[in-house]
Amino acid sequence: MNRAVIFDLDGVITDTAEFHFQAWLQLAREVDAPFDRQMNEDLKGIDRMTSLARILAHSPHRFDAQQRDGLAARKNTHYQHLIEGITPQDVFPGVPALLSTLQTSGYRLGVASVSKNAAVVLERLALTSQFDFIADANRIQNPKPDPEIFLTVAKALGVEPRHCVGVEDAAAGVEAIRAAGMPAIGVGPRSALPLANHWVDRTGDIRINDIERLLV
Ligand code: G16
Ligand code: MG
Repeated sequence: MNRAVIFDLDGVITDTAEFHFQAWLQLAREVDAPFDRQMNEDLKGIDRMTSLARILAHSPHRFDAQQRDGLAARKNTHYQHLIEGITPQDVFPGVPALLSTLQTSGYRLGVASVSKNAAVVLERLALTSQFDFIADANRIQNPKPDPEIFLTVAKALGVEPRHCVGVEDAAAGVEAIRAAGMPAIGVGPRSALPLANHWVDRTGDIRINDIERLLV
């Protein structure tokens, strides 16, 4: 049987979730909106324009559609500046070994990130060739928690959703995996990711046995 593991990128393969937070924090200050790590938890895995709308809801100022596009572009400039220095050393510990073990065991590997910067980040991490398919965020109509991105990757890999395991650090992402009919591994505390089927503190802690148990 064909089997696959589909990984989120930001916060699962590397710490770009922190860079998204730093970039949003900078933008929030520019629009006088309160913003902190707690509020950022609700933005993890959420696409750029939806994230912006949530931040602007707390700003005392009003912005029309054109100004919002400008603000989203500014956040992206802050983010792109932060990811400039990414190198293969920024891959989370244990992740390259996990990917190799899965490949050797016959798993197909995919990336399901809604980030339009995902391809650049994977290139800088020197991981592009490790994956059989990387979702193109520009072609996804419905952001997480909609299952579309995970279903698109499963289809491209030629693997039935029930034979795929999804790996996510965001509540919206775990919801998307489960809605796709796949078991989910949550990277983070059970309290933050209650819909996951298995939890690890770090992606590198995932063992192939955990994955096999989820697929029986
Ligand atoms: C990621 C991040 C989100 C970010 C989104 C869009 O999703 O978790 O915080 O807002 O991408 O990123 P960009 O502005 O680069 O297009 P994922 O799916 O990788 O967790
Ligand atoms: Mg993430």
